[in-house]
Amino acid sequence: MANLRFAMFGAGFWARYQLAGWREVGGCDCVAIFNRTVSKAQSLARDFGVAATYADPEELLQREKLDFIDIVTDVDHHEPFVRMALNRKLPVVCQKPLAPNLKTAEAMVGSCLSGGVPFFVNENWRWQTPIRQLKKVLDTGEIGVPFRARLDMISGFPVFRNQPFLAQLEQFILTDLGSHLLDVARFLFGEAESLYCVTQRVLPNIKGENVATVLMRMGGKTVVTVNLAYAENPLERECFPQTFIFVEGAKGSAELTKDYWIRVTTENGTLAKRYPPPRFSWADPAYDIVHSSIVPCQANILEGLKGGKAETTGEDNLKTVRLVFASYDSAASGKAVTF
Ligand code: 89Y
Repeated sequence: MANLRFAMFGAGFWARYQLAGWREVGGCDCVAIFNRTVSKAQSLARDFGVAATYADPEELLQREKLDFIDIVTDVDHHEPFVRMALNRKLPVVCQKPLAPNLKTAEAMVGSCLSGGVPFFVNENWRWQTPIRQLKKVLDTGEIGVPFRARLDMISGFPVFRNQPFLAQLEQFILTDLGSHLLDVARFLFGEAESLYCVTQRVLPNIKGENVATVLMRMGGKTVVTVNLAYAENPLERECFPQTFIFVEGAKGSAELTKDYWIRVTTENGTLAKRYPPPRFSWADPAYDIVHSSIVPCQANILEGLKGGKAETTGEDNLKTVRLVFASYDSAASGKAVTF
């Protein structure tokens, strides 16, 4: 099968790593990049040997022969670009968070479904090496039915330095990081039946919440807490952007802890093994665990684009988006949400 041809929409922080990820996966070629500030597209195109750049998305779509588009712009532009692709029946890969609100996300996914246009979300967190391994541990049943779990992504890392726009978001940590962690919670424990959330803003110069605590009942059996924080405070166990997970089961417990150690405790004792991510020369070492997860995520999406099965379809991701916005609803009302 010939390599699939795609255009990248957006040339910001994540575009560079997603392009490197596609190149690593193989089987597809980026033939054009759109960015309103075309100089940014040109600089990315130079680095990756991409032939064409555009400041006008419609012109790009008119001129280029494409098999799909990969949208990596700010969240407000996802929907119009999805609509443009839909008009041309062009499959779409879209960055998380899918949309600025649930209604828009539902419309995007719904119209692609009814228009018969394949739609995938570049939701990479669940593809992190140790998280895939933890899922395998849970699936063996060796710790029994998980009755409670805690997922922590608590970091003092100055995340706004690399991604200044995050400081301007009215809804920050739940959309930026909650999208990932709530998706991992679904991946590990199933769908949520109820949710309660408290948000806080504990930094002065940002618009949105930078701390959130989400409590869910999931999969009919597990009570799950998701703790999120970017408070720029000193932490002894600082290790941005690693996720810590602790799962209690009827027959034991499993822990994903600092530096990719997984510790599984049963009546036979504790077995500890490290599951570090692969190292890619193009990845920023400060983001290794996340950047490396782009590769299996995109490999899986490519399978989907070729007609196979992919995990992070629009339909699937909509369930994560519902949890994100239910968290805001709960935080605003002070009440639990049931699904
Ligand atoms: O934007 C975020 C993402 O998707 O991964 C980590 C991040 O860069 C900061 O939270």
